[in-house]
Amino acid sequence: RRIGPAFRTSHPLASGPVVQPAPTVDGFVETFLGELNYGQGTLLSQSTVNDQYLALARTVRRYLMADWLETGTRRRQTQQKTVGYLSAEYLLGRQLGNNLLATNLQDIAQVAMERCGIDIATLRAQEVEPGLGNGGLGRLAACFVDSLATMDVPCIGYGIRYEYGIFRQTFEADRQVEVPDSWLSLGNPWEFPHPERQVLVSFGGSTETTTDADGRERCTWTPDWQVIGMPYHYMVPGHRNGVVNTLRLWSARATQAFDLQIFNSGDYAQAVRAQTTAENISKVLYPEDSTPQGKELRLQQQYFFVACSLHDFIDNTLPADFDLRRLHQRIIFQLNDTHPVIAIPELMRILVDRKGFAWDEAWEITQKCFAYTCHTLLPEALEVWSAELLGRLLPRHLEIIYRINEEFLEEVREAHPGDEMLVRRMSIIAEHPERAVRMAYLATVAASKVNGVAELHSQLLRDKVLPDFSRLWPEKFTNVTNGVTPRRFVRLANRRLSDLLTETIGDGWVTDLDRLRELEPYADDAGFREQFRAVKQANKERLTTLLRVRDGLELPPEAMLDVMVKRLHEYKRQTLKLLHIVSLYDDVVSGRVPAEQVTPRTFVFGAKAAPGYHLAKEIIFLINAVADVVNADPAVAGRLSVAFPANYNVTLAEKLIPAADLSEQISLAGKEASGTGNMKFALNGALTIGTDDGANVEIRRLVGDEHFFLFGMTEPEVEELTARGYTPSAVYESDPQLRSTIDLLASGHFTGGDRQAVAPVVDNLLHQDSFMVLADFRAYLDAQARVDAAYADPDAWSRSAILNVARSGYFSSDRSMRDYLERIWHA
Ligand code: B1N
Repeated sequence: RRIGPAFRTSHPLASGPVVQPAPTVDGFVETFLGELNYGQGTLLSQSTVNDQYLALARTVRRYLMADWLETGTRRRQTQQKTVGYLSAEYLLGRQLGNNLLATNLQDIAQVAMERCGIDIATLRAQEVEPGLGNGGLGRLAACFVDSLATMDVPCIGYGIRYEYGIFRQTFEADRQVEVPDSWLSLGNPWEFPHPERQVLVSFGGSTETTTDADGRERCTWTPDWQVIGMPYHYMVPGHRNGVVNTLRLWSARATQAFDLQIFNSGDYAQAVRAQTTAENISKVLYPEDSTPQGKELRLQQQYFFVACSLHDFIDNTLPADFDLRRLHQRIIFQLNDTHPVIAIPELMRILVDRKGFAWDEAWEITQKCFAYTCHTLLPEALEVWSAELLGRLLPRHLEIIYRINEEFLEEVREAHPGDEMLVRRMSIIAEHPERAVRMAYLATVAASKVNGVAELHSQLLRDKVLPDFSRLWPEKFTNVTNGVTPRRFVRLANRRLSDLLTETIGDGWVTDLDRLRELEPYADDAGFREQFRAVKQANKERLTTLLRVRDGLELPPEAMLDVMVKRLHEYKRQTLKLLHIVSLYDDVVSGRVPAEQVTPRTFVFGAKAAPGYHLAKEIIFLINAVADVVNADPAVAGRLSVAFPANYNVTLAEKLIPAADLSEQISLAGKEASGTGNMKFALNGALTIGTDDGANVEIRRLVGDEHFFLFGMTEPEVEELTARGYTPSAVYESDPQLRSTIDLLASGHFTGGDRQAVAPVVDNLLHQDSFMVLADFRAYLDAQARVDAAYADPDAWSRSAILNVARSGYFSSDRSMRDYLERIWHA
């Protein structure tokens, strides 16, 4: 059967405009009922909530379609430079609300659903969020494509359509249990499969070099297996601007060859298993955030989506006669961390082996087509692939990498004759403990620009991670501080604040977040502060209701809401937060502090641990154990409560962040590349308690010292202490309050007397403490005391909170995109 495009015709109807449904309640109802009847094949009276949700989603889709097709046509015609964002993760969050917002159909849809006797909130709740990412890196990609569409910049987001996204977290006996995220099982109305754009991807086999008639070497790669990449397109609407860009996610399918094998093979079952191998490639998202394991399937995933994406752009998006020497005028591939870095040798392979370019010319083109973003400082997070594995899976790519490395090291030798130590340090190929490819080095050598994700991070990247490279090519290095989309994280998540902002300064802030500055004078307006507090209070009540229904949690709606939500990792120091809670509790139960003197606080945690990260899972257990005891103890009733709702995700973030008073950003200085949750909290009027790390540095500088609770060692102090030798047990011995806190934990008080159960975390703190929790404990408690004092003055607190909002416009991902455009993409 044929799968190519049917025809391109000059028939008069072929280029006619697409008819959009009327943007009225009547038009919406009619379209909705049509979708229910003809799309779902059901009657309103017979329909399930899922039928109704799908019909509603397809209705909204209809309103976007004309703009999507129009944007595509425009992009093909204007031949502008496109951003090809290559990312293994997109943590999109729910689509329905976002797309209703983008199309300005929120109110119409609500009334239309009421007319059909349907509560639209019930339908919204039906949507399973696409959790195709782990945390900040994947969410950043989603924010960036949102901003590019809003700014009408041509962008194709390329990624993987995992059949299972990030696992769903549940707790059993306080321990994390992972449940597969079968997000597609009830149907996905937001995607469009495009079998006519499918791509073949090869793996394995061997290479052969021959010399042709005019003396040129030619390499042929004879792979031994192939899979099909099937693209699914997602709409990425700009904010009310008629632009809809495309996110193209690849799904792996078995090739016809598998069918033939099945047909011809006596061993039918074996042949079908081979098909499973192919389809496994896009089966599941690796749930490790920051500490990837060097698994073969992960490398298959990386090459799979990158090969599909490059092929898609070069062979199916560019005009057939395009001169590839001008490739960089039409595309810049932005590498979201090292996960897509195998795209570099892939482009070289396409240009040299398939398109017949000479090596040097191909290298010149390739260097102009890539830019690399690094998202980490943790050495264990820098991806390294063993040469054995890479050569087995992608033999031609390994050869290409070797040649890139040889020529690069020649350049190093020329610049620094006789310095063989330097050559070994900078080599893309590591020799110990085994021969392996350093993907960050490959990216740095090939990319036109290398950027970190916050000022401090970019500085440390230059000085600590890639110092030799930044000396060789200082101009290659730059910074682009991360940002977040104000559409989802203010306008959609915090409708009450948004309405107040719009009433006060107009609605321009939604696409021009610097306008929030206009709010500054209102910080001194008592009436405005009152309204601002009412918004926060209403958001807290909404959250309280949600957590009651969702998690059976009973929380006092008046207490200070102190929130720490992010992946669970030692460097982020959830244990520091836990020690604070235990010390407050200890103060009261030991009688040192009367309960009435404790500021009422609700502590909220949200965190998933990578399933194989044992210590992280012990920390989750301990937080839950402490929560159980604290929440049940009448001694602190009405004063301290701890909530750890399971399965923190984008959907929950949208409810939690707008309700927060205090944002916990307490990583060890020099470890968190940027953080982006920190920005979302500030924009929603929470104050931050934080270390001098990642983007906290910039947040503090912008909002002002008086409106930020800074504590802890600085990065140079951390370095110094490491050099001196850090002994956590000595800190424990020297601070009576810390001793009492740890002793209470260690006693088994929170685990029904079981000291064994707390030992993994307690022993680690006392004898290892790689991230210096104990060293920063005192400073953290002092800062928390300053928080309590500040919170006691509601007017001063609201003033600070308002100034946080007013001065955080810089953290819009629209600004990040402008920086990328200016400093890196030149698009
Ligand atoms: O990327 C975010 C930053 O704001 C965070 O500080 C940073 O920790 C995060 C391997 C990662 N860095 N590295 C990852 C994710 C998945 C994976 O398999 C590494 N995530 C970050 C956005 O810049």
